[in-house]
Amino acid sequence: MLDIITLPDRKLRVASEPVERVDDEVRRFLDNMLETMYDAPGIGLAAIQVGVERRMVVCDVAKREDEDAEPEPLFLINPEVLSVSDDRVVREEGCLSIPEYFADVERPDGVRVGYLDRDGNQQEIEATGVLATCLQHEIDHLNGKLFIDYLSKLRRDMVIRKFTKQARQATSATA
Ligand code: GNR
Ligand code: NI
Repeated sequence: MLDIITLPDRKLRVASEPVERVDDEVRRFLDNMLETMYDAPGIGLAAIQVGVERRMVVCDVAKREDEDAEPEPLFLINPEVLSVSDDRVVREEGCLSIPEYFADVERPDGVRVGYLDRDGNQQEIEATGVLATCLQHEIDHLNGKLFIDYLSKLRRDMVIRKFTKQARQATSATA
């Protein structure tokens, strides 16, 4: 299992680099990301959340509603938003890197995303609903962007302050 980094870790603000070659090492890493995501549990995970500055994402929204549902993992390498729908929706979001904080975010309801699959083949997916939200949230991570960036500066600063304080207390407790 991989360690998930949390606010205020500066790495979460880094823009990730493209993956140059889809090889066994990449596939092994994607498998580890998926296990880490299921274990968390979460519906998506970007490589930067485990400290790796490469454009890779895993997600699976199938188990969100139904614990017993068959897993439907998606592996996306170098994903790019190709187009978004005009209609927008507000959905409550959370992030494994901002534990136990949730807020409403407005985004396009639908997206078309191009990416390389785990065999290195170019693919396209058209998504709506939770999957569309998840894909946009993950691609934001690859650009150093977090869902709290869509909130007012006041709320964003409150969240960052809370996590900065928590981290400081955790450090002083072990010192
Ligand atoms: O597990 C997650 N749930 C979630 C809920 C609403 C919108 C986005 C997400 S993604 C999140 C996991 C995560 O932090 N991925 O980066
Ligand atoms: Ni996240």
